[in-house]
Amino acid sequence: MITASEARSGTEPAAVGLRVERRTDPIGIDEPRPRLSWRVHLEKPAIRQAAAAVQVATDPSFRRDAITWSGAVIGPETATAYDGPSLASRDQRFWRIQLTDDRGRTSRWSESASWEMGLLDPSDWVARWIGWIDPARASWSARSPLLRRAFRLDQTAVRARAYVSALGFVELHVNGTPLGDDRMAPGWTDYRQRIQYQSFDVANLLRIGENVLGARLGRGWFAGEIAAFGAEQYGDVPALLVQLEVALADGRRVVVASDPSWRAHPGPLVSDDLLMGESIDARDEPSGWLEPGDLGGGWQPTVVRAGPGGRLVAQRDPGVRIAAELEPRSITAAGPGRVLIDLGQNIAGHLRVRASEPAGTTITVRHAEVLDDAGELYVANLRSARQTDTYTFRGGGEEIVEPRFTSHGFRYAEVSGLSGGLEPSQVTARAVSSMGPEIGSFACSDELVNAIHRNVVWGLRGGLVGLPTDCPQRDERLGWTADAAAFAPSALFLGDTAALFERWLVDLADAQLPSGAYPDVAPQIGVTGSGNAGWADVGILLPPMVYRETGDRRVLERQYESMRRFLAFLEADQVGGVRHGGRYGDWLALEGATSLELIGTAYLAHSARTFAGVARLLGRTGDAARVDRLATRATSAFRRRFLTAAGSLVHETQTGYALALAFGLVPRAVRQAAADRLAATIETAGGHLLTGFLGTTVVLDVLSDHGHHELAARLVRQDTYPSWGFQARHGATTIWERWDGWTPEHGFADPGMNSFNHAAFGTVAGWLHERLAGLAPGTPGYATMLVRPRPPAGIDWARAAHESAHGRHAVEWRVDGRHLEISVDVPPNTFAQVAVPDDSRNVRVDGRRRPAARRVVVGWGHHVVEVER
Ligand code: RAM
Repeated sequence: MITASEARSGTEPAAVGLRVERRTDPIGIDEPRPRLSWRVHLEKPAIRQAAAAVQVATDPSFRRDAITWSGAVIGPETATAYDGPSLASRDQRFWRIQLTDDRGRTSRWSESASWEMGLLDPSDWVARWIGWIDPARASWSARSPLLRRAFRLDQTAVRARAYVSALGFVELHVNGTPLGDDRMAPGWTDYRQRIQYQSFDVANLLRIGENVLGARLGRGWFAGEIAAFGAEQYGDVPALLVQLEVALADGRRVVVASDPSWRAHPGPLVSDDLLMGESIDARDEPSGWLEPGDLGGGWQPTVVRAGPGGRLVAQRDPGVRIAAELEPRSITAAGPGRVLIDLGQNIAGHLRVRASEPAGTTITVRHAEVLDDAGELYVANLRSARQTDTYTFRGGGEEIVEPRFTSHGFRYAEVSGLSGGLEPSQVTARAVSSMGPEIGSFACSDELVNAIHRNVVWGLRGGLVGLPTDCPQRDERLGWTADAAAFAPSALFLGDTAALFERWLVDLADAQLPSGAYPDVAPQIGVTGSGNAGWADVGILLPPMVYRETGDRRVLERQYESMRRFLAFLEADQVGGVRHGGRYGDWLALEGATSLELIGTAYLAHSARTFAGVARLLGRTGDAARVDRLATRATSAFRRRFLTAAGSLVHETQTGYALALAFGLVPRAVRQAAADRLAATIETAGGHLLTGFLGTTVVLDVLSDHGHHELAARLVRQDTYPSWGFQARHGATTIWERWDGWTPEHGFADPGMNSFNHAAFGTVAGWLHERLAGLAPGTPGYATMLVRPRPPAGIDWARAAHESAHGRHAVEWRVDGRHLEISVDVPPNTFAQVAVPDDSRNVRVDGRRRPAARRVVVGWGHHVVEVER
C-alpha cells in the first residue's frame, strides 16, 4: 500500500519505503552486508524501474566526502546487498535511492534512511551476566528478581544505545519506561550456541542527573519448564546482560553495564513459568524502584554468572507481541467469588483484569481451551501445564492484574477469590504472537469456509509464539519440525513471518546431528528422535518456501551447507532408493497406516529433488547432478515397490496417493489414473479426508491439480466428521490437533494428546489462497504474481490479498452464471499473469477485448478481467 506521504511524491517516479534487512531504519543488526530494499512509486504509464542508484554515507548530508559506497541496480530489481567497505560495530550509515523508470524519467533522491550495526565482536561486550540467587530457593517456585542500577549523567546524551539480553526473559526499563514490546525477549535459542540480544535507542529517555536502569527477569525457556522435561534445561536462574553506551554532548562516552554493582530485589514475581503460570504478590513490588531516589531496604547483591557459552547475535525477528486484544464474550458467575470468562476465541495469551480488592486478597486465574460436560474448565488435555496465574493485591485502589512472563492456550478462564463479580469492561484478553503484522487475508461467499480460515489464522497466531511450535497450551510447545513444514506457506502468506522462519532455520542447523540428521524439534531438547521422514525434511523444504515469499536467496545460501549435510545423511540412510520413514509416519491419520517405507521413500525423492533445485539455482551443478541421481533412484524404487503398472498403490491410502502425486512420483501415463483412485478413496470415505499430518498438507492441491478441483472444494466445505467444517460447526475457533479431538459419540479424545489449537492441520489455508482465490507468487518474491481463480460449484466469490515487498497484491473474483469477473491489484514494478479458466471465451481486460488466451498479462494498477464460460 502506498502511504499518504509516499503518495505526496505525486506523479514522479520515486523510491519509497526504504528498508534494511526488511526493517525500517534498524539499529543493532549484525549482517555484514545488509540487504537494502525499497518500493517504487511510478508515474503511470511507466511500468517498471529500469535502474536504481544507491548511495550510502556516514551522515545524512550525502556530501561527497561522507559517501562510502555507491551502487547501482540495472533492471527492475528493488533490492541490493550493501557492498561497500566493511562495517564495524556501531557504525551508522545513511542511504538513499534514485531510480529511473522505463520511460527514462529519473526520480529525485529518496528521503534518506539508515541502519546501524550492533556489537559484532565478543570483545565489544564489557557487560557481564548477572543474576540473583535466592537464599530461600526451592524448585521452580523460586522468585525471579528485579535488578537495578542507578547512575548519573552530567550532560545531555546526544546518542545512547542499550544492548540487552537475558538468559530467560527480560523487561528492561530506563527511568521507568519499558524498552520494546517483545513479551518474551530475547527468545528461545540453544543458549549454548547462540543468544540473541536486542538494541534500543534510549537517548530520549535519559536525563541530566540521576538515571535508573531497572530490569524484571523471568525464567522463560532458560530456567523454566520445557515441555514435559522439567525445569532448568539450560540453567538454574535467569540472568541479565545490559550494556548502555552513552555519548555526551562534550564527546565523553559513558558505559553502564551489568556487573556486580547492580542490586537485586526478590520482587513481586513469586514464581513464573511459561507452562505453569505466574504468581504475583503486588505487595512485594518495592515502591519507586524504577525511578531515581533512595532505595528502600531489601536490596541485595547480584552475582556474576558464567554464560552458557553461546555467541551473542542480534535478534532479527520482531519477537512476541500483543497481536490482538479481545473483550470477553461472556462472564458468568460460577460460585461464590468465582466467575467463568468465555472469550469466544481460543488464543495464546493471557488476561488483563482491572480490579480492586483489599490488601492480601489473592485471586486465581485458571485457563482452558474447552469446557467439560458440567461446564467446568477441561484441563486434562493440558497434561502437566498448570496454566494458572495468581495475583495478591496491594490494596488501596484499582490494580492491573496481568502476568508478564507466561502465556496460556485458552478460550475460557476461571477467576476465583474475588470479593464480588467481574464486569466485561474490567477484562481484556491479550493474544500474543510472533506472527507480526497481518500481511495476508482471504474471504469468500461461504461463511463456513471463512470460519475455517479464521480458525487457521488463530491457529497460526497461537502456534507461532517465539518460534514455530506445535501448540500453545499443554506441556509441549516445542519447535516441532513437521508442524512448521506444514504451516509455513500459510504463515508466510498471512503474517510477516519470514524473519522468524529464517531465524528458526538457524536454530535447526544449530541442532543438526553430526550424522547430518535434523532432530524432531529445534531447538533440540528432550525429544531424541531425528531424521524422521516428513519431520527432518523441513530443513530442505522450508528454505525454498521462505525464498518463494521473499525472493531473497540468502536463506538458501545460508542453509546450503546444512542442507547438504542432511542430504548426505539421507544418502547414507537408504538402500537402493528405499528409505524407512522412521517414527511418526502420517501422524494422526484416521485411515489404515500408510507404509513407513512408502513415506520414507517419497520424502527421500522429494527432498533430494528439492535440494537439487536449490543447488542448481546457486550454481552448484555438481551437487545438483549427484542428488538428482539420488532422487531418480528413489523415484524408481518408489514405482517398483509401491505402484502397480496401472498407477494404483499396492496398498491404497489417501496419503499414499497424495504424496506420490504431490512429489511427482507417478509416471505421467498413469498419473490421472492415480489421481482418480485418490478421489475414489475419498468418495468411499463419504467425501472425507482420513489423512494425517503429511497427507493433509498436500492432498487438496493434488486434487485441484489433477482434475478433481470440485472434490477438493467439497472437502473444504464438508461439515460432517471428519472435516475442518465439522470442527467449526462444533464451536472450534482454532484448528484441532486431531480430526477426532471431540465427537458427539466419543466426547474428547485421549487427553494425553488432544490439543484444540494445533496449526499443522491448517494447511487448508494455502489451498484457499492459491487454488481457490488464486493468488500466488509467479516468481519468488512476487516480482510477478500468478492469478488463477478457480470457482467451484457453490462459491460465487472469493478474494485474497497479500502485502509483498513490492506492495499490495489482491485478487477478487465473482461468478454470475457464465460470467466471471476477476479484479486484480498489481503493485508498481510488477506484473500479474492471469490464468483464465480453460473454457473461457470472450476475454476482456478493462473492458477491452483480448484474443482468448489462457494467460493474460497485466501491469501495475487495478484491472478487471472478464470472461464468459
Ligand atoms: C506431537 C506434537 C507434534 C507432532 C509430534 C510428532 O506431540 O504435538 O504436533 O509433530 O507429536
